[in-house]
Amino acid sequence: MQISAVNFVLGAASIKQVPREGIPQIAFLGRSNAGKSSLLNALFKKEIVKTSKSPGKTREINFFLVNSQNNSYYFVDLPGVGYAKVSKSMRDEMANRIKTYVEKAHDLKGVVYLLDIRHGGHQIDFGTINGIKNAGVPVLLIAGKADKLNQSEFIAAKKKLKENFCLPEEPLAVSSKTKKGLPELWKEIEVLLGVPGA
Ligand SMILES: Nc1nc2c(ncn2[C@@H]2O[C@H](COP(=O)(O)OP(=O)(O)O)[C@@H](O)[C@H]2O)c(=O)[nH]1
Ligand SMILES: [Mg+2]
Repeated sequence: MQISAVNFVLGAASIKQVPREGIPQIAFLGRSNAGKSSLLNALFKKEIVKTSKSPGKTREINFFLVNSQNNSYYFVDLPGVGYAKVSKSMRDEMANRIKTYVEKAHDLKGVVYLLDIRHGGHQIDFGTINGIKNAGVPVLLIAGKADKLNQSEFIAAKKKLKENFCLPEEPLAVSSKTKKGLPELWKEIEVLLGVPGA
C-alpha cells in the first residue's frame, strides 16, 4: 500500500462514536505494553500514535485514517487488555468496550493481535482471541519486540507460540525497533483489508 496520508481522526470513548461510513477498518490489540502503538508508528513511518513507558494509557478506541492512492482505511488502536494496575471495574469496562466494538463494527475486517515474543501467551490472550474469532472476525497473531531475543531464543519462542496457540505455522515476528517483519506484515494487512492487488 502506498500511503499518501495518515491522520488521527478520533478517540472513541463510547461505541456510539465509532465511525460508520463504510470505510474498512483493521484493529490492533494485545496486552498493555505489548507495543501496539509503536507498531502503528513503525507501519506508518510516522510518530503519530502516543507510546508509553507506563502501560495502561490508551483507554479510548483511537481511529487513524490512512489514505492510499484510491482508497481509505481506518487503523484502530484498541486499549490494551488485562492491565493489572488499574481497578478491576476499569479493566472490565475496557474489556467490554473492546468486545462491543469487535461485535458491532461492521466495517472491521480483521484484528492484528500483538504478543510480546518473550511471553508465551497469557490466559487473557487466549480468551480475548477466542472471543474475537467467535464474533466472526479474522485474527492475525504476531509476535512483537523480536529484537529483544537472540537467535536461539527467537527460534524457540516462535515454536512455543505455534504450539501454545495451535497455529498452522509459526507466527510472523516483528520489531518496531529494527523494522523486522514489517513488509510481511503489510502484506498480511492488505489481504485482510482486501486491498486491490494484494
Ligand atoms: N525493543 C523494543 N521495544 C519496543 C518495541 N515496541 C515497543 N517497544 C517499547 O515497549 C513499550 C510499550 O510500547 P507501546 O507501543 O506504548 O505499547 P502499547 O501499550 O501496546 O501501545 C515502550 O517503551 C516502547 O518503546 C520493539 O519492537 N522493540
Ligand atoms: Mg498504546
